[in-house]
Amino acid sequence: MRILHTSDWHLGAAHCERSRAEEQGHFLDWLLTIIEARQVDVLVVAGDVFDTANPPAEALSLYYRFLARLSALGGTTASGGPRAAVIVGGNHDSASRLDAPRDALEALEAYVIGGYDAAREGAPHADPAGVLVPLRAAGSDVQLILAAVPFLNDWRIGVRGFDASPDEQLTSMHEKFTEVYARLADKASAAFPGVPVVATGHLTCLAQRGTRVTDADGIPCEINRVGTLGAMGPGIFDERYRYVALGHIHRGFAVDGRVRYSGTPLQVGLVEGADDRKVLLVDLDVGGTKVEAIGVPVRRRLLKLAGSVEEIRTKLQALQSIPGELPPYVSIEATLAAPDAGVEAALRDFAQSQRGTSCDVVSVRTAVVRQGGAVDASSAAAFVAALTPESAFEFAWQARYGRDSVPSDPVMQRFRKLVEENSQRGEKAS
Ligand SMILES: [Mn+2]
Repeated sequence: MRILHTSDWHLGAAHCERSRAEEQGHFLDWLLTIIEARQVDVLVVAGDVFDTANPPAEALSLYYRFLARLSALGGTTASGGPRAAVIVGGNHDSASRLDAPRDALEALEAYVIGGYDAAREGAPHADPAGVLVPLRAAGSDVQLILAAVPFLNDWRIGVRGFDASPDEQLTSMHEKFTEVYARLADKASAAFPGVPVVATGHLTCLAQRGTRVTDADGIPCEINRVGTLGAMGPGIFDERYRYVALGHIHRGFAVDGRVRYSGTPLQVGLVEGADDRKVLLVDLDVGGTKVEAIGVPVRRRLLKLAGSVEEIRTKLQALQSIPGELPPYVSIEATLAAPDAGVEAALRDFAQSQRGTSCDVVSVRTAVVRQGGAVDASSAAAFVAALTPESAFEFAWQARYGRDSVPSDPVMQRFRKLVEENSQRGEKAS
């Protein structure tokens, strides 16, 4: 059986209010060609299909159109059986919304498990869309079982709360996650003895239990109390699983040979680089498991240009159009010697005036610094006048976490969302 493992599509995600639908659609088109050309048996999406619990219609349309086209794909599969998709919910998805169309999607061989419900673990033959999904090759032989585990709220599976010490909480978290995966492996091997089992998960797992994740991992927000306890280790996955397809961390990497993150196929924010995005092709043979990474073509880059105004001009001049790519979305972070209310417009004009390149400046942030990095107090009044909600937030952040600390993109995104919601509320009220 040949699996294609991907995760964290974040359909419907925008970047600084710019739609990403074009590059998301481009990725899905490309994915279909790979699935057909490489004779994939089962597509596995390990959570965060959508960016928000209530995705825009455009994102829903991309998703359903993709599933319809996947089901209609020609060609054969590696095993000769029907082509299937197994999709689990992530922490960004609404479990119930993802689950709502599951009966209809089953007719397309797309099995959706939006949320975890222990009662639904069920008998796999009685409930083909339960957490255990049996996949058939040519004829009717079950060739592979997917233990399709979505994002699990730790409190729902009984992980000890803040009444326990951090060590006890981490231990309890390990125990409970281990129990869930072991129980599913038991059920799978009881129902289908000898059939290989593959699991999914949407969680934070690193080789060394208790490790803190870093910004380079591109974590949109921490789950399973990782912020206080650190990551879980790969020991939570029963040894009977031949492969574990994980989502949540946006960097693609192997926790160990068997437990892997595919990473997001598209840059979701500035934390993830544009290059080195991939999907994983996983072959389960009698001899063993073979994993091949396939690079996802870049359709649009999200770039950050930082420095003095002069440096930013030079960087804008150096931007080259890349054949096959859409104009990059550029975020500018300019350091100024003195407040300058006109700098934003000037930089946008300058970017527009560049021949031979096209880029879309999506945000300009400025910070006033004098030698040594401190804010110039003599121009404080002008500085305050030039403050935006974002720069005010950044200063508040630095006042609290130190001058070298910068809020990460996910934090900024949440802040912008809050500002936006707040202003919408204000409009409604007025
Ligand atoms: Mn994600």
